[in-house]
Amino acid sequence: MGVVIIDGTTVRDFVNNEAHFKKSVEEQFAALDVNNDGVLSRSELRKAFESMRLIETHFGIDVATPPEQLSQLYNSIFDKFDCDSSGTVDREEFSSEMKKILLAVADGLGSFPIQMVLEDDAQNLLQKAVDLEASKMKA
Ligand SMILES: [Ca+2]
Repeated sequence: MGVVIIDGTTVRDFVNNEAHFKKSVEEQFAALDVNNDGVLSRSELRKAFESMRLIETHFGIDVATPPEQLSQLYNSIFDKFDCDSSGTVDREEFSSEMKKILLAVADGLGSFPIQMVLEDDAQNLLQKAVDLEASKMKA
C-alpha cells in the first residue's frame, strides 16, 4: 500500500485524457478478467472495488461496514455497471461506468488535495491518475 496525494483536477485530467484513460481501463479490465472470458463476473468486479477502495470515497462508507451490507452494496454496484442486465460486465460497460465514477470522485474531491491510501496495484486507476500527473510535472 502507498499513500498518494490526489485532488479533483488530477482525476479529471486523467479521465479527460482519452487515449490514456482508455488504455488504463483496458489494462485494468484485462487484469480483472481472471478467467479471460472477455467479461467481468460479479466476483471479478467486486475485486476491482476492493482493491481500489474507491467505494469508500464514492459511496461514503468505511471499511467497518458489515459484510452483509457490503455484499448488498457490491451487488448494487454490479447492477449499475451491467447496463443491459446480461449478468456480466463487458468492456464498454466497464469503461463508461468507471468514467462516471471517477468524475463523481473528482467532483467530491474538488480542489482540496487529500491523502488517499492505495493498495499496491499497477492496474489501479487512481494510481494511474497520480502517475499521469507526476509525469506531467517532470516534463
Ligand atoms: Ca471474466
